[in-house]
Amino acid sequence: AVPATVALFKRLSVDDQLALLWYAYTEMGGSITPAAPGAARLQLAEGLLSQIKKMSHAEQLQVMRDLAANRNTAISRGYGVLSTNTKLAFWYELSVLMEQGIVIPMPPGYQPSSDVTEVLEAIKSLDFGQQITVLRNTVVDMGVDPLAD
Ligand code: 45D
Repeated sequence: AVPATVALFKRLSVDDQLALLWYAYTEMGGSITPAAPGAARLQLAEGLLSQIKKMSHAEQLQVMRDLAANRNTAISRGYGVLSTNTKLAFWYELSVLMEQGIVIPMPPGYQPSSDVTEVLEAIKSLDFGQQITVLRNTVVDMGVDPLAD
């Protein structure tokens, strides 16, 4: 069930991938907060996050689209060297910053596409551990590995 769900995610458009992560966060947010000693891991992502915080909302959205689309940018390369859990912690922190209005929020009244709803339902049908595995497998392949050729 996990590989099938990850495959569904990877078939989503870039914007749908971002929307899916957002809804996964809003559904799981409560349960991952206590599990996120990601705070420690976030130090490794702090440089990237502080650069993103200084950007305009439009630039922030572009950075996230570039990550999901594996576009080769400085931020994508910085992301690529993070460990998988730090990548998760990085996305988690972006969601928190979105809620605080520091990072571009979801457009008001945003309606997820049926593709997004389908993947979200697939994720919801998994147990918590499997949900984390799906998320790990989605964020691990974002960005660019600067050591790959
Ligand atoms: O205008 O360290 C659209 C554990 C449309 C433990 C948009 C863990 C157009 C160890 C593109 C939609 C494994 C539990 C706009 C950690 C438009 C450990 C914008 C786990 C504005 C860390 C969309 C952590 C945007 C976990 C901007 C499970 C969307 C973390 C942005 C999970 C979406 C984190 C974002 C999740 C989603 C984070 C930032 C699910 C982030 C999701």
